[in-house]
Amino acid sequence: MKSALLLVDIQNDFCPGGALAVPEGDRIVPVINALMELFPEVIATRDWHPPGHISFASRYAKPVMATIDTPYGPQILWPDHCVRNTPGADFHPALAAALIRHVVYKGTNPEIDSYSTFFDNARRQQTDLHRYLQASGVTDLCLCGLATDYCVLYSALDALELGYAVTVIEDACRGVNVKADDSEQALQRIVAAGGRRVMSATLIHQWEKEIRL
Ligand code: VGL
Ligand code: ZN
Repeated sequence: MKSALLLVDIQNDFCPGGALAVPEGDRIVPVINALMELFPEVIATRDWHPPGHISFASRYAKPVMATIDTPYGPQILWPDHCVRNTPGADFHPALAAALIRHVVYKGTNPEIDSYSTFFDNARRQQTDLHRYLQASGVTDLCLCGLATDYCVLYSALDALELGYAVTVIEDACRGVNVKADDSEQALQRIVAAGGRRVMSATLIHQWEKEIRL
């Protein structure tokens, strides 16, 4: 058994002041910095869109949060966010980024969005995450980051389907909550699919017990 901590999209545009700010998105950063030291492997994802991405409302005469039909199904339209090589796509400045061993880029295809950090929403292309985890011998994935109801949710569901043991660290995630209980629903879907939800204090407590043995 080997665990990895997966930091999902802890980028400026998903934090207060950013283009697609998740409420309290920045509050998870100190929690995550403390968690990173517990894991032998820390991987981070970055939403990394080209300008004019299919998910950007600015590409159409449509409001943000409207839905369009695409060949891969309905697509919610977002404000322009996480445009590759812009400050909005950088990690939050307080994140202990030096502890990250591998970075996965997603949403890079101009015509296909990608909530999961394993597969794009059309399930056509795979990132290098699964290969990297297999090569590193990782069997257990602990997820945290932004946003609970999109990238954390779909990454967790794909990880379960790929056979990983999945834990979501609740207080190290925040959601967009287009509907007020979307994040709670997301956590319940992850548990229904075989994942586990924990608080960071529980993980830290377990870790302390184990090194004392
Ligand atoms: C995300 C909406 C659009 C996320 C990314 O990281 O959860 N949400 N792009
Ligand atoms: Zn995006």
